[in-house]
Amino acid sequence: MRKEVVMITGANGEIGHGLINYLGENGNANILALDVAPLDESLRPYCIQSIQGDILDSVLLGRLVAEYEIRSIFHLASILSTKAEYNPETAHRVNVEGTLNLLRLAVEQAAWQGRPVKFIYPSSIAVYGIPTIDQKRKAGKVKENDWLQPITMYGINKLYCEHLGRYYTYHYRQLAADAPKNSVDFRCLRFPGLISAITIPTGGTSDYGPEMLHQAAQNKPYDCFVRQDSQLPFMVMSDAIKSLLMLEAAPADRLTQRVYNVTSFSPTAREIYDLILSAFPNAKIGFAPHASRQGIVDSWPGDIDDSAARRDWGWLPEYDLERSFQEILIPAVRQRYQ
Ligand code: AKB
Repeated sequence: MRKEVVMITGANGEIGHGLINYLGENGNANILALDVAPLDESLRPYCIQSIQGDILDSVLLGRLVAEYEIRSIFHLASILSTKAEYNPETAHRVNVEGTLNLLRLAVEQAAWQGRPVKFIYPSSIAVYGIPTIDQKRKAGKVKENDWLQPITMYGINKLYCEHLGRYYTYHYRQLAADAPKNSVDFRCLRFPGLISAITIPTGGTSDYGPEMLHQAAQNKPYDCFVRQDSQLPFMVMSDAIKSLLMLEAAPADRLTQRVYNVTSFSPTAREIYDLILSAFPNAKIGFAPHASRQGIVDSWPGDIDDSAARRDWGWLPEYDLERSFQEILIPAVRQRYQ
């Protein structure tokens, strides 16, 4: 008998930590964790198996298809926006070919099981590309189909993979006489910048928010790499996990689209700084904008419209800016670094 599992790729990353901790403490899912790095010891008790391996390794993926009954896939593995700019071709391989491998795995699993496999995919505000800062300021809350001209390899990869997900759901091998029907149930969230007190992000461009917080809590000096007036949407990790699980659980007939914006609050870098300074008055945070990273942040929307997610499957963030910092982030980083 093959074991029914929920597969999580990129399990050792930021979202992976949040998701596995949450499911481990609250759910009864059998988690199959996959990551190129060894899984953190603290997460292992929550997984029925953790595999150190690469999503580009098709032999490994083939073995998993044969060994497990995979009910849902949370495909979290990806190279983030800043890191991807240093090696765009590698990013393309991991972000696009890796996703294609997982979609293919989902098709094979669905054929075995005779039912669709849910494929939950975190995309990003990086899919947007607003040409000028004036247009960004005027754009307000950006909707899913607006400004889709990303300027980063990561954003391009995410946007293309959203299309791949739609293709595998509705049109996969559409001309073949034996074209599979209903095999992949692709559901995607476009995340804003995420902030966690438990993990520190690496390789992203929205990282200045969490980096200011973690450095201040350790009393280490930090130069924020964007201007004080830079604005991006953000969300605390617990709300990000909530949105992933809500979308996974949503009845299929409630979904009017495959890709949804989700967000919570939209502070400027200065507003994040002020909240951190009120908790850590001796923090040594300066502002030293890095021209290219600033350019990426300026191309991303200052806010996004998540009304479709609210309407279709009841999305509502639990934590606004004040509550996120006062109730979650500040107490947790205090405890972590004390
Ligand atoms: C990044 O900065 O690359 C990510 C994102 C906004 O998707 N955090």
